[in-house]
Amino acid sequence: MVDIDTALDAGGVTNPQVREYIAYWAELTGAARIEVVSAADDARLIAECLEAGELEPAGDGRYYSRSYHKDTARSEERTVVATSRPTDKGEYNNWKPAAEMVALQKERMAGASAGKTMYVIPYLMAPVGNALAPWATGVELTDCRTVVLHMIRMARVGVQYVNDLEDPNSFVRAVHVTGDLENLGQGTPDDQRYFVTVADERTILHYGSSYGGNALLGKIAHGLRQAAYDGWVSKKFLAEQYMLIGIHDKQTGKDYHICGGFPSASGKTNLAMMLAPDALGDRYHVSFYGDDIAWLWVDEASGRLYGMNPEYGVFGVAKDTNEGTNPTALDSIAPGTGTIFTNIAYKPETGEVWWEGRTKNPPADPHGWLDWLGKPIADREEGDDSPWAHPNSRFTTTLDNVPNIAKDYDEPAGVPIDAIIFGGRTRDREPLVRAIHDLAEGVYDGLTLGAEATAAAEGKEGVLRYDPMSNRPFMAYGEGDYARHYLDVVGAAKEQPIFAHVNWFQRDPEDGHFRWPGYRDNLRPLLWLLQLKNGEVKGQETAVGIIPTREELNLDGVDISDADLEAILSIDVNRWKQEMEHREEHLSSFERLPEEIWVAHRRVAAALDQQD
Ligand code: GTP
Ligand code: SPV
Ligand code: MN
Repeated sequence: MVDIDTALDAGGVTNPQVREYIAYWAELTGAARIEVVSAADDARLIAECLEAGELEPAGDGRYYSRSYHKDTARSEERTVVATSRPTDKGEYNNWKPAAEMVALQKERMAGASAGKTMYVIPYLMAPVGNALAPWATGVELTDCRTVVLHMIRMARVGVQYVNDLEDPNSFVRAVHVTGDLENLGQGTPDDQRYFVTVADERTILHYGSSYGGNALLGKIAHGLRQAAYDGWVSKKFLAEQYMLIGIHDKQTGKDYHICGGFPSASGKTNLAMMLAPDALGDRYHVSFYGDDIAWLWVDEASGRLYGMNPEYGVFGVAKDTNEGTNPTALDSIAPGTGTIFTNIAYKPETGEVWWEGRTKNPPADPHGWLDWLGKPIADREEGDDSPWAHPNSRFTTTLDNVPNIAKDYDEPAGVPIDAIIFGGRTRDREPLVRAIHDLAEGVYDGLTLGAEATAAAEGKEGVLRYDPMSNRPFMAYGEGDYARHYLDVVGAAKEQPIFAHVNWFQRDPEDGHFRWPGYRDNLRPLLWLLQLKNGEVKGQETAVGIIPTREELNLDGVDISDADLEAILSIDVNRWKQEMEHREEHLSSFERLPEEIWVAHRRVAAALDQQD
C-alpha cells in the first residue's frame, strides 16, 4: 500500500477530516498511488495523457478523447439518490435506503482501483466568497486521469478550498471509481453500474463510467443533486439546471439577468452564448454567466433573488455547433483554449475534428477520418450513414475562453434575477413565449414542463415526457416538497422575477421544419419579456399567459413566413385542453403538492374552458 501520509503531505492537505476520508477510500479501492491535484497540474497531466494515449492532439493546444462505446451519456436508470429517510423518496429520484446503497457501492469499489493512481481533486462549486460557498466544497477521488482534466476545466480546483473550512467536515465526499468498463453489462439486466448520491451523508459514490455527469462529480452529482438536497434541508437555496445570462441595454444603460431551465441538450449553452442579431447588436449585448447550473438564493442585504453559476467551464453539446448557430462556441474552443473534445470524429494525421452540423456536409475526402468509435470512415460499407460523431459528443472548455463571459462572473456577489424562463423541445402547442402571471403559476408551469428527451441520457432520445423544471434527472427529493421549497425561497424575495415559458422548437407538422429560426433570434422574445415586466408593452392575454402581439415583437431582419409566425404567436385552445388532462394526472402523482399549485392549475383550466 502507498504511504498515504507522505502523498497527502506532498499535496498540502492539512484538513484532518479530508485526510481521513482519502485514506479510507484509498485503502478500500486498493489504489497503488495517491496524487493530490490542482489546476496548476494541468499541463503535466495533459502530457501524461498524451504519452499514455488517453488523449490525442487536436491542434494548437486542444485534445481529443474517446470514451468507451457503451459509456457516452448519463444513465438515468442507474442513478440513485439514497438517504436514511424513506420520506425523501420522490417521483424521479430513484430513492433507495442509504445503508443498502453504501454497502453495495463499497462492494463494487473494493479493490477496483488496484494498480491505479487515485487522484484527489479538491474543488469549489461557487465563486470564492459567495454566500453559498459553505455548501460548495468537495473532494473528488477518481482513478481516471482524463476525469481530472475535465474537472480542472469545469470547477475551481485546488487544495486551498478544503484546508481552511470553518467546519473541517463540511465538504462533499465524492468518490469515482471507473470499473472495468468492458465487463459491466451496461444496459443489460446484469448492469453493474450505480451512480449514487447519499444526500443526507453528503457523499457521492459513482461506479462504472468515465463520461460526463457520471464521472465529473462536482458538476451534476454535487452541483445539482447534492446541492438541491442541501438547499432544501437548509431552507436557504435552490440548485437548478439553469442557464444564466445578462442582457445589457446600451441605450438605457440597464442590466438585466435571466435564468432558465431547458432539459439536457435543449439550448441552454446556445442561449448563454448568444450574439445579439445584427439588427439589435448596436443596442443590446448578451453576457454569459452560466449554461447548465444556477444556484439561487435571497440576498440578505437587498432582499432580492440572486443567482450564480457554480461551474468554471462549459461541457457543451457539439452537434449542430457552427458559425451560423453558435460562433461564440467556436471561439470558445479555438486554438490555444485547452479544449478537450470527446466522441466526435477525428483525423489523427492532422488533428482535425468534425461533428454533424459542423459543416453542411462531412469532409469531402473521408480518407484518414475516424468516427467516434475510432473506425475509419473510408472502410464503411456502402449505405452506412450512421453519424460520424456521437449525438451526445461534447467539448470541454473553461469560462475564460468564452468571448461573451460576463465581467463579474467570478465575483462573490452573484447577480439579481429579473426573469425565470422554462422551455424545451416541444413540437406543438407551446408558443414562442408566454409570460406567466405569478410565482405559483410559474412553479406550476415548471412542474408541467413537457418536452422531448435527448441523447444526453442513454436510450431516451425523442421520448415525450414531463421533465419538471428541467431537473427530472437531477431531482434529489419529492416534487411536492420541492414545489413548497421553491415557493418559499423565491416567495421570500422582495421583488418577484417574472416567469415565462419559451419554445424555440415548434415544428410544421407537414414537413417538420422549425417554425422559429432560433439561436440569435431568441433574444427577441426575451427582450419582449423584459419590456412586459417594465410595463412598456402589454401583450395579449390568453388562458395560458400573456403572449406578444406581432407588432410588439421586434422582427427586424427575421426570416420567417406568415404562417409560421401566426402558429408560434397563437394558442391552440383544443390542444391545450387535451394537455390539461395529462397535467391533472401528472400533478396527481406528486405527494404533498402545495395547494397553490392546484389553484394555479384550476385557474388555467377554467380560463381555457371559457375560451370555447
Ligand atoms: P446540456 O448541456 O445537455 O444540459 O444541454 P443544453 O441545454 O446546454 O443544450 P445546447 O445549448 O448545447 O443545445 C443542444 C442542441 O440544441 C444543439 O444541437 C443545438 O444546436 C440545438 N439548439 C440550441 N438552440 C436552438 C434553437 O434555438 N433552435 C434549434 N432548432 N436548435 C437549437
Ligand atoms: C446534461 O446531460 O444535462 C449535461 C451533461 O449537462 S452531463 O454533465 O453529462 O450531465
Ligand atoms: Mn445539463
